Amino acid sequence: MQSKIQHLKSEMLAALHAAKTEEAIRETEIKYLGRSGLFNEIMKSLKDLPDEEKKTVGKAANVTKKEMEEAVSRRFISLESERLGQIAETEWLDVTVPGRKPVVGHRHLISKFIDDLEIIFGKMGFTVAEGPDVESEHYNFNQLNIPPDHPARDMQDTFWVANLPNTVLRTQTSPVQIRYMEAHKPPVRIICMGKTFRKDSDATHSPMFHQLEGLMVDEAISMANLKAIITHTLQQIFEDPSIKTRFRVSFFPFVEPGMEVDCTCPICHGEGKLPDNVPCRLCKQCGWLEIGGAGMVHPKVLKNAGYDSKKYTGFAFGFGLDRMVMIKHRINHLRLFFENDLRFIRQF
Ligand code: FA5
Repeated sequence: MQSKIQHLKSEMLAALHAAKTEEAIRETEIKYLGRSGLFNEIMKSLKDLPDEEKKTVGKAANVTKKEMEEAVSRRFISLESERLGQIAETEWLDVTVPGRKPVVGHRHLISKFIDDLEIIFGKMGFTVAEGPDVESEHYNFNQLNIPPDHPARDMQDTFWVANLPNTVLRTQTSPVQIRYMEAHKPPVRIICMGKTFRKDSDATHSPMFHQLEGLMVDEAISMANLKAIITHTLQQIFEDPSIKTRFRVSFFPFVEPGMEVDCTCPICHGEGKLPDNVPCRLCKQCGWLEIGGAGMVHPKVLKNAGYDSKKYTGFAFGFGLDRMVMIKHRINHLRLFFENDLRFIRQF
């Protein structure tokens, strides 16, 4: 009888050893130690033994049963530690390895310049207006006093949008003047900065470039206001209070009179040469740099936008934004802004 029990025990230990899952252990436990399990089967035949033997065999059987129960618990514990061991093996983490530094970018030079302009003009009471890059011929030309047959259209080599009639990629930020005036009553004091497009390409011209547009309309606005605002702005941009401006008569259909705006070269300060008679390359020795166009808003444009041109006057200007950044940071090719060469971008 006792040897039967011992045999059962070793059989169960082997089964436990082979059980690789919780369910398998549980099944083994039920098979051997369950109410109708093999152990109890044997115990049933205990009653047939003589009394003396019953006592000793029963005692020994109880001890063995306890051992078997303990073996089941131990197997559960060892299975759990096997599982944790596997996790530790596959999901280990070396907390001493030095971390990887995230690559942190920064705003592009042009975007930073746009932010700076917002601050400079904000201090003078100008707010920022916006308009679409894909613009109608109506706003880009017609309302700016450039009718379809006007030769001034040839001044700006235009991208027409193929599948949309009378639609262009805006050639200038000036259409924002009209859009803003149509939607707001005077006084007006706005700037608009954004992308503009022309079929142009060389070291200082690109098919996509940026312009800064300014518009101020109120009663009694004069050329004096235009000159003061533009001169102050250029001094702020180039961080040089000695910058002087020059206004040359020119033609833009949406202003009258119209002019080109130049400022003294921030490198040679208008001298055309550097100390020791070294010729200034930025301004090509002329001492002046062309910045953009300006003028007093044409009465027709005011009328087109629904303003009383007898009561209100104003000035407008449009500068090449990229060109100002080139001058400020001595950059010699416009394409560098758009090529995404990190060696260039990281310098600013
Ligand atoms: C105009 O676009 C006018 N709308 C400016 C204006 C506004 C005049 C309000 C009067 C009143 P213009 O075509 O000259 O003007 O362009 C203005 C500036 O944009 C130029 O001086 C130049 O700095 C810049 N620019 C023009 N074409 C390009 C180009 N392809 N690439 C880079 N910059 C350019």
